[in-house]
Amino acid sequence: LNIEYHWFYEGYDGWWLYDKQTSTEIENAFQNQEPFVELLIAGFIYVIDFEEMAQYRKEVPGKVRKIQRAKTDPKIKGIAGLKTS
Ligand code: V3L
Repeated sequence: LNIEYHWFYEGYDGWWLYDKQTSTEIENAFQNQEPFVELLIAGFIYVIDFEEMAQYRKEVPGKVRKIQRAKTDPKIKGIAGLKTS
């Protein structure tokens, strides 16, 4: 049984879906039970922290966004900053 999971990061008053490639890399790291994964997102290195279930820029102390893994789409704002409605 192959259940596909989706990964989301927190926006203002809602959730954004990660882009497809980033989402795949996050899911692979999660399945491998890594505590976190570092990924290049929009030109910056982000830490995706599975213990805190949060993401944040590695080099610069900045916003900590909640992340979420779910089988079904919650109502999303869009994908990686591109609005879908
Ligand atoms: N994928 C794409 N862009 C991201 C991601 C990501 N995983 N994480 C941060 N950014 P920060 P509203 C978001 C962008 O966390 O109206 C949304 O995608 C982030 O974009 O301080 O508040 C929207 O494009 C922000 O522009 O490192 O819901 C935008 O915010 C920038 O990196 C507005 O969304 C700094 O985020």
